[in-house]
Amino acid sequence: MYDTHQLRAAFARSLSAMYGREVPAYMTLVDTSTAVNADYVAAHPDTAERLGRIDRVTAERHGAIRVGTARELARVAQIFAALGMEPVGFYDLRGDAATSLPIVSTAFRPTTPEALAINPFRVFTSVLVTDDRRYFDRALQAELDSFLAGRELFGDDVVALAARAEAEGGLPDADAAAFLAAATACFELTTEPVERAWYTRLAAISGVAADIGGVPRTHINHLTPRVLDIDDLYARMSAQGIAMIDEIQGPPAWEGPDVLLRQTSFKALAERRRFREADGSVVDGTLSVRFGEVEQRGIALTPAGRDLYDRMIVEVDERAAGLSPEGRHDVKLAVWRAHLPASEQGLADAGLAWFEYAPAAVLPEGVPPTRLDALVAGGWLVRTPIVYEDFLPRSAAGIFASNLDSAGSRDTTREGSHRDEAWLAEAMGRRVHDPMALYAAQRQASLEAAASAWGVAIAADAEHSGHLWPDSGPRVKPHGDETTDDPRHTSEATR
Ligand code: OOG
Ligand code: NI
Repeated sequence: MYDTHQLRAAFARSLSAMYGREVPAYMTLVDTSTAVNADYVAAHPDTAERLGRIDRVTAERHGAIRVGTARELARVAQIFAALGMEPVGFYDLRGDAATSLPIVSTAFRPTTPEALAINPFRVFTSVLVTDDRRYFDRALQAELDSFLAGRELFGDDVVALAARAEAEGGLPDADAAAFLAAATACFELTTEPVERAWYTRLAAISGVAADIGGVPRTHINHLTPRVLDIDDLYARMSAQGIAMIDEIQGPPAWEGPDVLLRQTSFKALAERRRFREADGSVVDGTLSVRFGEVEQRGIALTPAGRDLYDRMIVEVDERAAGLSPEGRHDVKLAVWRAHLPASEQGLADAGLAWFEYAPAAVLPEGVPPTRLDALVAGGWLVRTPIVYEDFLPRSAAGIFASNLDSAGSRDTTREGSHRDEAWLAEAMGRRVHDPMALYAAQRQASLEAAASAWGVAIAADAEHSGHLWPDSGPRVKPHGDETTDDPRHTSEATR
């Protein structure tokens, strides 16, 4: 029997093996990432695992896929559900000024700390918005919709096995093997010919639209390993002669804590594809749409922290307009230093980042205070950062854009069609999680577990009052003293 989590881990491995065969440079990326991580752990033994154990980080991948219709999205959501991956967040990349991206996206991923610790595989999944008149006029939409309606990306057998796996929390060995093979094959690059004229028409509007709606089957677009030092990775890849994109997306390298997500990629590679020409003949050619990306994950930001991040990015844009990638990095660094606290303590005090809390292994003596910051300062609770498990729309747009050879075209005078989280949920028949709610729940669960270990319940108004429990709070056993269970009564005697 493979349970949900084993299926997810096995699927990530299977997809990675297939992508490694298809895109050998991906193997270079994985090997280089593994080397960077090993060196980083050796150089920083005390802090390297602060944002995830090295075994998790080494196995960690995200993928990106692109589908054409609500139906395709619903079917792939069923496959991910079998793997314990649920839709989290709504990303609308259509508004980005520079590039034509007629898509909206979500990320399928595990949603509990336990499942994330077993295997955090996530897939950034985009769906084409064919009724957006900025990109597709009525006639082209009709052609596109009928092309998409005529293909089946995720067959009935694999979807039925997925539904069973979801319902039963896993699959017996033989069915699991069949499911994993079929699910992996859904994302394999096809040898079926691409209709040249149709692909070219769509590519003039958007390279992503052509990659989705111009081909008969889908494929994994990239798979991304996680590194502990993306600057080191960037330097080592460049030294091996692999052309990386100009910039590392997201926060700069700086002396303070890493927040959110830093990402970079190597340029899309020309891959052999077959094309059908207008006269019906089939010829060999190439397309460059698939690439390798790498990421470094930091601390998850609260809504206040995220607002600050978004404001800092606007400031960087204003101050760095027209500058080189190096110049832009310097501006980012200056903006970070001006606005973001340079320590975890500072982030926590300002309420900018998410943390979880656990009772200290060795508890102090005396009465525990009631405020969270005092509990941490007094050595009662240990604070650990919560890692950012999601994506950044701005960075995603940058990753898309940097791998397209043309910005495409669109008519910005027209109205875009409406898409939101509710549309996604309806299309899939599944609830879309709010990432912030997941981080908040993780923090709250850690506080509740600590409180209950101390025999007290967290006050309902704790968030508002700042006091986790009333003064008459927990009966905490001081470490090493098994004879008393209430420090408030023993501290006098021991003094
Ligand atoms: C997705 C691009 C976004 C990321 O890591 O932000 C992405 C795509 O290219 O389909 O993968
Ligand atoms: Ni990606």
